[in-house]
Amino acid sequence: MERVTISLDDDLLAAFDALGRRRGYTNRSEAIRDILRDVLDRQRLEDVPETPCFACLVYVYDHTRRDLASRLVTTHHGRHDLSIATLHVHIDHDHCMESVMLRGPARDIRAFADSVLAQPGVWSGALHLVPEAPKPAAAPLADA
Ligand code: NI
Repeated sequence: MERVTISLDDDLLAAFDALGRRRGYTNRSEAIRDILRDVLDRQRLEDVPETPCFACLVYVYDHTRRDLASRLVTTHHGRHDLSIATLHVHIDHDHCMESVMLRGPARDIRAFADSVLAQPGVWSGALHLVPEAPKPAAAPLADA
Protein backbone atom coordinates (compact mmCIF):
# COMPACT_ATOMS: atom_id res chain seq x y z
CA MET A 1 0.00 0.00 0.00
CA GLU A 2 1.31 3.45 -0.91
CA ARG A 3 0.86 6.65 1.07
CA VAL A 4 -0.25 9.71 -0.97
CA THR A 5 -0.73 13.33 0.03
CA ILE A 6 -3.58 15.42 -1.36
CA SER A 7 -4.57 19.09 -0.95
CA LEU A 8 -8.20 20.00 -0.25
CA ASP A 9 -10.01 23.28 0.40
CA ASP A 10 -11.10 23.64 4.03
CA ASP A 11 -14.80 23.55 3.07
CA LEU A 12 -14.39 20.43 0.97
CA LEU A 13 -12.46 18.68 3.74
CA ALA A 14 -15.10 19.63 6.33
CA ALA A 15 -17.86 18.29 4.07
CA PHE A 16 -15.86 15.10 3.46
CA ASP A 17 -15.28 14.56 7.19
CA ALA A 18 -18.99 15.12 7.89
CA LEU A 19 -19.91 12.56 5.22
CA GLY A 20 -17.37 10.11 6.61
CA ARG A 21 -18.71 10.48 10.15
CA ARG A 22 -22.30 10.06 8.95
CA ARG A 23 -21.34 6.84 7.17
CA GLY A 24 -19.47 5.55 10.21
CA TYR A 25 -15.87 5.81 9.06
CA THR A 26 -13.27 6.22 11.77
CA ASN A 27 -10.51 7.46 9.47
CA ARG A 28 -10.18 9.35 6.20
CA SER A 29 -8.17 6.69 4.39
CA GLU A 30 -10.93 4.08 4.68
CA ALA A 31 -13.54 6.60 3.53
CA ILE A 32 -11.47 7.69 0.54
CA ARG A 33 -10.70 4.09 -0.46
CA ASP A 34 -14.40 3.14 -0.45
CA ILE A 35 -15.47 6.26 -2.33
CA LEU A 36 -12.76 5.68 -4.94
CA ARG A 37 -13.76 2.04 -5.37
CA ASP A 38 -17.37 3.08 -5.88
CA VAL A 39 -16.49 5.74 -8.48
CA LEU A 40 -14.09 3.40 -10.29
CA ASP A 41 -16.67 0.59 -10.40
CA ARG A 42 -19.31 2.93 -11.83
CA GLN A 43 -16.90 4.31 -14.43
CA ARG A 44 -15.83 0.81 -15.39
CA LEU A 45 -19.44 -0.24 -15.97
CA GLU A 46 -19.92 2.81 -18.21
CA ASP A 47 -16.70 2.23 -20.14
CA VAL A 48 -17.08 -1.54 -20.47
CA PRO A 49 -20.79 -2.40 -20.48
CA GLU A 50 -20.09 -6.11 -20.94
CA THR A 51 -18.27 -6.25 -17.56
CA PRO A 52 -19.40 -9.41 -15.72
CA CYS A 53 -21.41 -8.42 -12.67
CA PHE A 54 -23.45 -9.61 -9.78
CA ALA A 55 -26.54 -7.53 -9.19
CA CYS A 56 -29.56 -7.10 -6.98
CA LEU A 57 -32.80 -5.72 -8.41
CA VAL A 58 -35.50 -4.74 -5.93
CA TYR A 59 -39.00 -3.54 -6.73
CA VAL A 60 -42.56 -3.41 -5.43
CA TYR A 61 -45.63 -4.24 -7.50
CA ASP A 62 -49.36 -4.59 -7.26
CA HIS A 63 -50.11 -8.26 -7.82
CA THR A 64 -53.84 -7.54 -8.29
CA ARG A 65 -53.11 -5.48 -11.39
CA ARG A 66 -54.36 -7.26 -14.46
CA ASP A 67 -51.79 -9.70 -15.90
CA LEU A 68 -48.86 -8.02 -14.14
CA ALA A 69 -47.70 -11.04 -12.12
CA SER A 70 -47.89 -13.20 -15.22
CA ARG A 71 -46.02 -10.61 -17.32
CA LEU A 72 -43.27 -10.42 -14.70
CA VAL A 73 -42.86 -14.21 -14.70
CA THR A 74 -42.63 -14.16 -18.51
CA THR A 75 -40.02 -11.38 -18.35
CA HIS A 76 -37.98 -13.37 -15.83
CA HIS A 77 -38.14 -16.57 -17.87
CA GLY A 78 -37.04 -14.60 -20.93
CA ARG A 79 -33.69 -13.98 -19.20
CA HIS A 80 -33.45 -17.07 -16.99
CA ASP A 81 -29.73 -17.14 -17.86
CA LEU A 82 -29.21 -14.02 -15.70
CA SER A 83 -31.23 -15.17 -12.71
CA ILE A 84 -29.63 -16.65 -9.60
CA ALA A 85 -32.51 -16.38 -7.11
CA THR A 86 -35.64 -14.39 -6.32
CA LEU A 87 -37.00 -13.55 -2.88
CA HIS A 88 -40.72 -12.72 -2.90
CA VAL A 89 -42.38 -11.02 0.07
CA HIS A 90 -46.16 -10.39 0.35
CA ILE A 91 -45.97 -6.97 1.98
CA ASP A 92 -49.73 -6.48 2.29
CA HIS A 93 -53.00 -7.66 0.73
CA ASP A 94 -52.25 -6.26 -2.73
CA HIS A 95 -48.52 -5.60 -2.90
CA CYS A 96 -45.42 -7.71 -3.25
CA MET A 97 -41.73 -6.92 -3.00
CA GLU A 98 -39.20 -8.93 -4.96
CA SER A 99 -35.43 -8.98 -4.59
CA VAL A 100 -33.77 -10.63 -7.57
CA MET A 101 -30.13 -11.73 -7.53
CA LEU A 102 -28.56 -11.66 -10.99
CA ARG A 103 -25.28 -12.52 -12.64
CA GLY A 104 -24.18 -11.53 -16.14
CA PRO A 105 -22.89 -8.70 -18.32
CA ALA A 106 -23.78 -5.25 -16.93
CA ARG A 107 -25.51 -4.27 -20.17
CA ASP A 108 -27.79 -7.34 -20.12
CA ILE A 109 -28.62 -6.89 -16.44
CA ARG A 110 -29.51 -3.23 -17.00
CA ALA A 111 -31.72 -4.12 -19.97
CA PHE A 112 -33.46 -6.81 -17.92
CA ALA A 113 -33.96 -4.41 -14.99
CA ASP A 114 -35.40 -1.78 -17.33
CA SER A 115 -37.84 -4.30 -18.80
CA VAL A 116 -39.07 -5.21 -15.30
CA LEU A 117 -39.22 -1.66 -13.91
CA ALA A 118 -41.00 -0.28 -17.00
CA GLN A 119 -44.01 -2.57 -16.47
CA PRO A 120 -47.07 -0.57 -15.41
CA GLY A 121 -47.77 -1.33 -11.74
CA VAL A 122 -44.10 -1.78 -10.78
CA TRP A 123 -42.49 0.95 -8.68
CA SER A 124 -39.75 1.76 -6.16
CA GLY A 125 -37.30 -0.11 -8.33
CA ALA A 126 -33.57 0.00 -7.72
CA LEU A 127 -30.66 -1.88 -9.28
CA HIS A 128 -27.30 -2.35 -7.62
CA LEU A 129 -24.49 -3.68 -9.82
CA VAL A 130 -21.23 -5.09 -8.46
CA PRO A 131 -18.40 -5.97 -10.87
CA GLU A 132 -17.27 -9.59 -10.41
CA ALA A 133 -13.57 -8.84 -10.14
CA PRO A 134 -11.58 -5.71 -9.40
CA LYS A 135 -10.15 -3.86 -12.37
CA PRO A 136 -6.41 -4.41 -12.94
CA ALA A 137 -4.23 -1.55 -11.69
CA ALA A 138 -3.34 1.19 -14.18
CA ALA A 139 -0.27 3.43 -14.24
CA PRO A 140 -0.03 5.75 -11.18
CA LEU A 141 -0.83 9.49 -11.34
CA ALA A 142 1.62 12.08 -10.09
CA ASP A 143 1.24 12.83 -6.37
CA ALA A 144 1.01 16.65 -6.61
NI1 NI B 1 -46.82 -11.63 -3.12
